[in-house]
Amino acid sequence: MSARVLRSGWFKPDLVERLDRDHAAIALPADGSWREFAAEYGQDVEVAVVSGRTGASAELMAALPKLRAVVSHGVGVERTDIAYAAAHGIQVANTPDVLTDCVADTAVAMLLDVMRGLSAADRFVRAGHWPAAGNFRLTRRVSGARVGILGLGRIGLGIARRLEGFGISVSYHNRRPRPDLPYAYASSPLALAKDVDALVVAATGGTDSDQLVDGPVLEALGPRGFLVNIARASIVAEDRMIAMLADGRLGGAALDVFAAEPQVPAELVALDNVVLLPHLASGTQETREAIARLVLANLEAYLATGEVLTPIH
Ligand code: 8YV
Repeated sequence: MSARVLRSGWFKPDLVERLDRDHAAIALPADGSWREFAAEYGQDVEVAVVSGRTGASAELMAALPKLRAVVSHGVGVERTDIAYAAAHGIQVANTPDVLTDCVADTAVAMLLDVMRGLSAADRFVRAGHWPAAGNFRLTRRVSGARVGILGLGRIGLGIARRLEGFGISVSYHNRRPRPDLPYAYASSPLALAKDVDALVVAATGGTDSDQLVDGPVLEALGPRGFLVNIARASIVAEDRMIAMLADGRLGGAALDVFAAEPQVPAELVALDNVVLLPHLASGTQETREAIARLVLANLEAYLATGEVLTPIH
């Protein structure tokens, strides 16, 4: 069996079908037997289609001697060894733009939910507390609030634009200031957190952003502050955040990502001031179909021209 295309990780069944039917893709085993598999079947592989969760390690790329392109499903490529790929002339593509709207929509929904206590109020009604306990606790006003965005890339900007509609004053911290935009720039995550009611994490995952939201940043947000994370759990000091949410030093959090997902810490599940989502921000039919189309377009562009369509750099 000599294949040009390898797939690794979980994909929607119709994407798997297209990869296998149209491109005779071979599937890398998810267990330790992948090394023998790559040695036996991977010698002609030019393109690896990988899920963001699986990525392409340096060891995998080294095991595929003809590999020239990695096509990653989703935007996050922190599980792919970008430095190794660059050093070995391997192009890396992700799927930008097509998921921006749905992820930004979800971030706004999470901000509204955690500040207004919507999921908690839903639990309150379902538990039958309303008649005995009376009105639900008072929550926090969203319109006119101050919101900081950590990471003003495509998704961060999509969130900022939406928040403008709420009369929210938006500030941000980004690796590079964006003087072309009307939002106030903060020189660090800490400076950003000091001046806002809520912090929305929209930065890229990976070593550069590891634990950017650390204890002091969470303390700056404080008992009346909220954290929303639609990016990667690695950007936030999760244990510290949980401890502070539990004893009220942090007001609330809405989280779509977790360090050990799909496992969610029991301490978080036990709290009422948190909104917990199963990494669903891009999970609409329309967006997942668009991601799959862009994965195929990248693969087919590489096979036809030797260049992927949406390289990461
Ligand atoms: C998806 C994501 O859950 O794009 C990303 O980096 O985390 C999400 O959009 C993921 O890509 C689905 O495989």
